[in-house]
Order: sequence, then C-alpha cells, then structure tokens
Amino acid sequence: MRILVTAFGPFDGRPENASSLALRGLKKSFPKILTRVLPVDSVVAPARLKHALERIRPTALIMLGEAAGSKKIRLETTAWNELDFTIPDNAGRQPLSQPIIPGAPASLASTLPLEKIHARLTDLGHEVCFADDAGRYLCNQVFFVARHFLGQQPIEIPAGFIHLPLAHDYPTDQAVAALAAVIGSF
Ligand code: PCA
Repeated sequence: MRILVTAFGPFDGRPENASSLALRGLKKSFPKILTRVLPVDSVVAPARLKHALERIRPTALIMLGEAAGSKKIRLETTAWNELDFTIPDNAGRQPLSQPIIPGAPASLASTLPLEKIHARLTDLGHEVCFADDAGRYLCNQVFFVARHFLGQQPIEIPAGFIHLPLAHDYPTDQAVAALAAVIGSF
C-alpha cells in the first residue's frame, strides 16, 4: 500500500500545527508512509496536494489538520463546496461565501472506513467523534479538492480528513498512537 498522509504548517499566530507535529511522530513509527506538509495558503495547498496525488498515486489518503477548541479527534464525514474564511490564509487571502469548485456537488463524503476507525480508536481509549462540518477554511478546502479529484479517477481510494485538537489539548504522543491505529486499519 502507498499511504499518503498530509498535515498543515502553522497559521493563526501559533508557532506549530498539531497535525504536522503528529505527522512527524507517525513517520517515525511508519517510515514507509508518504507525507506532505501543506502551507495554509488557499492557492498553494490544493495545487501541491493534487500534484502529490498525481505523482504518488496513493492507495489511501489521510489528510490531517488542527481544530482549535476541540477536545476530541474529529473524523470528518463531509467536505463542503464552499470557501468562507473567518481569518485570512497565510498569504492574506480571505474568500467569502464562494464555491471551491463551481458546478461541483455541494458536498462530498469521506471514503475512509470511519465506522471502523471510530470503533478502533474508542476501544483504545481515545477521545474521538464523527463531525460533519470541517469548517469553510483550508482543511475543508483540501478535503473537498482531494475528494473531487479522486472521485474523477477510474479507481476510488479511501480518502478523508481527520482534525486533531491542539497539542495542549491532546498530547502529540497520544495523537500519534491514535493515527497509528488508523493506519493499522487499512
Ligand atoms: N486547520 C485549519 C487549516 C489548517 C489547520 O490545521 C482548518 O481547520 O481549516
């Protein structure tokens, strides 16, 4: 299997992003996974992700980001075709109330085995929930772009988004353990 796991770099004045901290730890346990850290830039991030998908042709895609305020690992069920940034991205862009891909469906579902992942993480004692709103910012954007792109390929792969709490709300080693269990469910 070629598993691609993406995370985001820092944004919103915080020095680190919990998702890239966790990704670094995960790579140590699973050196064979392919990784990309995307910038919080609404033009560069989707372009880089699509480029990685074309180059790597992964057999599974797990996208990670951080969700400030969340105490649980959020298994995102749905990507929404809307940009409505509450803060600008790192390049200063702030699209409001506009589609990500005009003419594409209003929403696209995760194709990760979320029920199985939820059961597995719960059994291991992790704080985990399903969530149907990944925001209208970069995480939702790359989730939608990836699902749209992959939906047009001849073979569908499991692909979806997982939001991690900030590192002070969910220690990185625990997030890494949870993600290791996610990887182990493929
Ligand atoms: N979280 C933001 C973007 C990058 C990240 O880690 C979001 O939820 O959209």
